[in-house]
Amino acid sequence: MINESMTASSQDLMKLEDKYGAHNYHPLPVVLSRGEGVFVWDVEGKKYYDFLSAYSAVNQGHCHPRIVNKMKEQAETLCLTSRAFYNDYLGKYEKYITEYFGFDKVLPMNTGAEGVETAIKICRKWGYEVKGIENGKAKIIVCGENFHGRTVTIISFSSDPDAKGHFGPYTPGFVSIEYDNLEALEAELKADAQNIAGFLVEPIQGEAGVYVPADDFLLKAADLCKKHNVLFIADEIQSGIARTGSLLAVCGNCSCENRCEQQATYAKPDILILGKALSGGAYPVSAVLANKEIMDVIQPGQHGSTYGGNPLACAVAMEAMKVVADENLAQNARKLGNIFRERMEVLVQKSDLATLVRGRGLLNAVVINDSPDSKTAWNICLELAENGLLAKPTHGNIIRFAPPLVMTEDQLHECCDIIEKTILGFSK
Ligand code: IF1
Repeated sequence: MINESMTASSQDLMKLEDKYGAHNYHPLPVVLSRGEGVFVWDVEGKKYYDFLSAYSAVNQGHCHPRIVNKMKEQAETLCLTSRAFYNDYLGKYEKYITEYFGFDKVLPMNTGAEGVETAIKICRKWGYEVKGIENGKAKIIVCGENFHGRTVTIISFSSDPDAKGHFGPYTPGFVSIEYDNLEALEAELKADAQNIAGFLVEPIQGEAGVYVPADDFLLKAADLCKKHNVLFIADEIQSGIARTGSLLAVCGNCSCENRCEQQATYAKPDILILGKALSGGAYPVSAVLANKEIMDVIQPGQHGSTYGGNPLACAVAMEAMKVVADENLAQNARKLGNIFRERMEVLVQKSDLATLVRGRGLLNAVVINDSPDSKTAWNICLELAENGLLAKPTHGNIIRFAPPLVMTEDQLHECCDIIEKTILGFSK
C-alpha cells in the first residue's frame, strides 16, 4: 500500500498512474519530484536540465522564490472569494496587467483553453452587437495545424485527428486557412467580410512544430483585419511572456520589457490571450485583454468562472510578471536563443540526423531526419534524458527545445553539448 509519506520508486509511481489514471498522455518514463530554476530531479535523485518548461509555463524557472513566497503569503491570507464579492487584490492586478500589456481591460480566467473560449465569446458578441453581424452567423478565421486547447469548441476547428476525432458534434462558425498565408486570409476576408468577426492565430505555432511565420505576416494580418473590421486575436499562451525574446511574439523585433505602442513592428492584437507563464507555473492563471469598446460587450451575468480572478491567482501572476521585467527575461531569451540556434546550425552541418533548427527566442525545435511515424525523435529524447536533459517531440520527428528563460549562457552551452553529443552518438 503506497501512501504520500512512503518513498516509492519511479517504477512504482508509473504503475500507479497506469492503473488509476486516464491514459490521455504518453509521458517520457521519468518521474519528477523536485524543481528549482532550470533543473528538475527524478524520484531517484537524478538531475536534469528541463528543456520543456511545462510547455512554456515555467519561463521564470521552477519554484521561483519570489513567486513561491508571494503564493505562500497570499495562501495564508485569502485564496478564493468568488466574484460574488469584491476582493482587495483583483483591482490592483487588473490595473497592473492592463498597463503592463497596454490594454484598457482584462477578463481573468484560469486555463489557456478557458481564455481562448472567452476570447471566442467576446469576439462573437462584438460581431453581433458592434459590427452588426446577423445573429448566429458570426465566423472566426483560424489556421490549419493550430493548437488552442482541448475543449469541444476549440477542437471543433482543429486539424489534428487525434485532438478532434470522435468528439463531435462540432461547434460551427470557424473557417480554416493555411498558416502564414496572407493571400488566403485576404481572400476569406473579401469573400465574407460582413460575417467574419475575428481572426484567431498563434504568433508562432508551438505544437505544430514551432512554425515561425514570415516577418511581416502578423503585422500585415493585423492590418488586413483592421481594413475589414475584423478582430485580430493573438493566442500568446505559449509564445508570450518573454518566451520568444520579446514580451509578446506579436512585438516583432522589440525586446523591451513593457509594451511600447510606437514599436513599428508591433502587431497589436484587438484581443490578447495569455496563460501558462503568466503565473510562472505556480498556479493556473489565464487572461483575456482588450480595449473598452470590445470588452464592454460583456455585461454582468454573461460570462464568469468560480476561480477566475481569485486573490491567490492575482498575487501569483503579479509577482510572475514582475520577475519577467526585473530579471530581463525577454532580453535573456533573445540572447540565449540566438546562441542556441547557432549551436544547432553547427550540429545540423555535422549530423545527417538533425536536419533543421527553427524558432525565436527560447522557443525552438530541431527537425529529425526520419518519418513523423518513426520512433527516432522519441528515442533521441530517451537518450537525452539519460544524458541529463529533458525534451519531448511535438509531432513525430520534431523535438521542441524550450528551457526556462532564467538559464545562464554557460548552462546553455552545457545543454548544447549534451544535445550535440546525444544526436551525434545516436544510432537508430
Ligand atoms: C495538452 C503545447 C499542446 C497552447 C496554446 C492554448 C493552450 C495551449 C498556444 C491551452 C496549451 C499545452 C496543452 C497540453 C500540451 C501543451 C501543448 F503546444 F504547449 F505543447 F498541447 F499543443 N493555446 N498547450 O499551447 O492552454 O488549456 O492547456 O492551459 O493539452 O496536451 P491550457
